[in-house]
Amino acid sequence: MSTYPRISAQLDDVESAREEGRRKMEWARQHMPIMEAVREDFEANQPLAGERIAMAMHVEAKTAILVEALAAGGAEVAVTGCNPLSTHDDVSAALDDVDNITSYAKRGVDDEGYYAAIEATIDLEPTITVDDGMDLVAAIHEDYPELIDGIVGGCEETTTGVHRLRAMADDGALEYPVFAVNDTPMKRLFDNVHGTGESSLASLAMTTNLSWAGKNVVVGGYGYCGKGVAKKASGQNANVIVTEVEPRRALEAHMEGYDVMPMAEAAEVGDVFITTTGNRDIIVEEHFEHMQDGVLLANAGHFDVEIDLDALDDLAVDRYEARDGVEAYEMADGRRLNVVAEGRLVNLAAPVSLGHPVEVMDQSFGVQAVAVRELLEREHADDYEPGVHDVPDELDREIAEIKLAAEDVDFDSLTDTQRDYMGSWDHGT
Ligand code: RBV
Repeated sequence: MSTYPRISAQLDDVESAREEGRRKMEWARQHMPIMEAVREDFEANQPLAGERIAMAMHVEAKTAILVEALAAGGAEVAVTGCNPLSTHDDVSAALDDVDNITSYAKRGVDDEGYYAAIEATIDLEPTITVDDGMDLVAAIHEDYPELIDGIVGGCEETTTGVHRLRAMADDGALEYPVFAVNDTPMKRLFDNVHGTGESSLASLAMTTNLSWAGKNVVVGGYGYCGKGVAKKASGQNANVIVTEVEPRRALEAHMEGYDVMPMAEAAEVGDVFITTTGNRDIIVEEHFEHMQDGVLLANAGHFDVEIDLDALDDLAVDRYEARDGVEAYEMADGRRLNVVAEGRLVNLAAPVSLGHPVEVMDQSFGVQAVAVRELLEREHADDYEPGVHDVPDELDREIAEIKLAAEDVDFDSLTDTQRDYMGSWDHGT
């Protein structure tokens, strides 16, 4: 049994923290029409009645709206962070004050505290897990396998988590079904592209007070996140350079008009580096050695392994905080390489960062909520074997339709003749 304290027991002035947290949540709520509709439906129909949900996500205002909706649907929820720097303590405190919700999330925890808080959520003996990065699934399988029989399933928010889950499933080690929420169109085409693009650039600009215009911005990886970062940086008048290992993505970036080159070449000309690969060791010693004085190094991938900070530390003769959220590493020849937000998710871990814009998280969390509901529709339960599952397309469409209605956007429907035509193979010329 964990004795890890909930956030309310960790803060000095809990009352004012809660008040500020509620204010942030109220602002988010006003811009989350999908979650509003989901919450109303959950409140009325109680689809999660009696369930226990453990969550590890970035605990800030938008996530709080998802947590509240799950509790409103009848579940008891225990939540913690999925990154040591992304929690907003005030929001965490406000959540912890809601009926049926316990929050253990605290900003700035060390490794030990981070995992202790995850264990504290597992103490709830969850029937459902909701992860961003798969740390909960991993902890349950490694340390609490006896709980697996009682778990209906899980949902995973991010690309890195889905990769880890697929690796686990390929090894035959994943013992309950998990929905790849990340892979839905309503998540990936908006959150990964626009969300990562906008929020990473906004956090970097706010943290450094520097301009994009005329800068050489090196984007590591041209997946959905890299595409968003490249597009938005280009829109801010930067010269975008893309590095890739996948030939078709490299070609796509080239045809989009970006410069494509190996990191070894990009290292010499880049002013700002933003990694988005989900892999490790994207920027390493041989690159640091050739960088210009004053470069900014930032990561927008889930884990802090894309920039090799140990190697950078070994090369440095001095190291100091250049600004809040910026650590300067000084090389023997006097060059200063500036690491933003400790190489952790820059859009969530920088001191001024707010995560993705509210509108895109409304979509992502709308899909999360209906995916949780789907896990519990008992008539479907047999369909979901242990392993990674796509979220059924009709659920994703449901979320898109709510959003379009909220935006007052009308769209066409297929006629019967068109449907028939699309379904046939014998209409030639
Ligand atoms: N993300 N969450 C936020 N709550 O502000 N911002 C981004 C927030 C999620 C996003 O969906 C992405 O897949 C994941 O964080 C990476 O950890």
